Amino acid sequence: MTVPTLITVPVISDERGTLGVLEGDLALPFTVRRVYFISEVPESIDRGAHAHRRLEQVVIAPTGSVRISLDDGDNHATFVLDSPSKALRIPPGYWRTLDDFAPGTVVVVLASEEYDEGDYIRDHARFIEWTHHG
Ligand code: T46
Repeated sequence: MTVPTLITVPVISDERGTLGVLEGDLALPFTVRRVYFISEVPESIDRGAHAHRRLEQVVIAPTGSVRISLDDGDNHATFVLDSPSKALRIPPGYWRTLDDFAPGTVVVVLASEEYDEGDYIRDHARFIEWTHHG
């Protein structure tokens, strides 16, 4: 079973700034079919609060900082993406919450599927039911 994993992203820094690279099967464990990004999140706002049935994602915050909490119905884990060198692989079946956004944070998400609202479980009670009975 795949579990959430922090991936170390090589970052090349020089006087011109930084350049991070996601490549290969570890950083990109699926064919990327969609990229979206989240920015300009106001202070004290949470995002997420849903799970995906099939979608797999790799999340990075190349600028700023965000906390991502993951729950599979039994186990809970929290990750802080606060560096371009950190990426988080989120397998299907995890309830996720994004909060504690630092001002100016940009979150970039690589996704295994095109957008499909039918893949979301946005009700937590339904999610718990799904984890036990599908
Ligand atoms: C996730 C977290 C990390 C689209 O039309 N296309 C898209 O590709 C996406 C991702 C969203 N949308 C629409 C659906 C909503 O009307 O954009 C609106 C905001 O989406 P949502 O409320 O789902 O945004 P977040 O930040 O709560 O969640 C997003 C992703 O939806 C989700 O898959 O894991 O970021």
